[in-house]
Amino acid sequence: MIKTSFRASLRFSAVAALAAAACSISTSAQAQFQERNFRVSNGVSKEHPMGNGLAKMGSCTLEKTGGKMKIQPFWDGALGSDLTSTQSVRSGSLDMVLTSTAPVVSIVPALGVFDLPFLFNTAAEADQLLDGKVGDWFSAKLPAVGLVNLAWWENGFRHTTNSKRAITKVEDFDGVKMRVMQNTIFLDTFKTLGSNAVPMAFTEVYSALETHTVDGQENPFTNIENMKFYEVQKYLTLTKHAYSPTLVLFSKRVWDKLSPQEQGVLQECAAQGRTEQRRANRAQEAKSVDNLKANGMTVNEFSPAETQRVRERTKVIYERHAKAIGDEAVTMVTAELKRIRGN
Ligand code: TK8
Repeated sequence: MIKTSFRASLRFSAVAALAAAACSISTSAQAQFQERNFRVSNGVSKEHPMGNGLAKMGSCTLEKTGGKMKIQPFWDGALGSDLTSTQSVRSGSLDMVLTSTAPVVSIVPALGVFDLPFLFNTAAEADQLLDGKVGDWFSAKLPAVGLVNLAWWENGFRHTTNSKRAITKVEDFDGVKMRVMQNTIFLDTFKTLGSNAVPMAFTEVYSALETHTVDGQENPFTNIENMKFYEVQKYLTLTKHAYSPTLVLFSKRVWDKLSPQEQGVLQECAAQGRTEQRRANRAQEAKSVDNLKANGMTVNEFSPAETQRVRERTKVIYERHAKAIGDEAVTMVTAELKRIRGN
């Protein structure tokens, strides 16, 4: 009996010692984390799937740091547009911004490759390219301009809306005043299609459409829905003319003050946020056409022959902008897409 109880007491004290050690490790591990509150700028509103991604990222950072690392989103461009927020992140006065790559092209020209018309055919190939060595190659260019890309999230495939007419053929673009994102590739693409392209920050688009300063714009379904563009746009044409990635940009000035453990938590939680944000974005997109029709939009898509005409018409964009983007970026992306497609 004594022997048994002695062994039992030995076992108990061993377990207690292990539990205490584990507890002290986790306490000391969490001791590596300081109280942090990272502010994030978004151009969309909190109901957008970007909100799902940031909620997941934030719950992850809280859990991994014992509640010390908080993510605080700001919505509707309250802290600035994609470009002005990105500049604030570069200066260190803002911690994070979720932005399309397009406005950042003026800072890192190679990102312009993602604005080339009809580059991606599917979200799956975009994920594979962006989450692999090619995506890493682009992210590696950002620290030099004061930015750290924590992960690639999804803006999505872009479609065209306007208030003048159903765009059923290339000629229907003629004379339509089209808001485009602020870079020369989108500007050139929509001019080449015949429209009167106007670069503009996303935060100004709704009022520009409402006042007919512009007739149309182009965006993924979730943005068209989230920003209620259907209130000021009658026609939606499923052009699927480009796929926009979203950068999760963190300030390098802030980043460099963090411990390796804190940096690791941000990267791990941005990756968890990516999975959730893409899932939510695609789930909403699946319902978008019905939702937009229910909200009064007239929806059409090009015939296969017309799609081919649009693709042919915009091929010249590749030749005109390859040099500004950089031959290495264009060659690498097109080669990787060939590999992914097995051709
Ligand atoms: C939101 C923008 C938006 C983009 C645009 O901040 O500007 O049209 O598609 O998603 O990044």
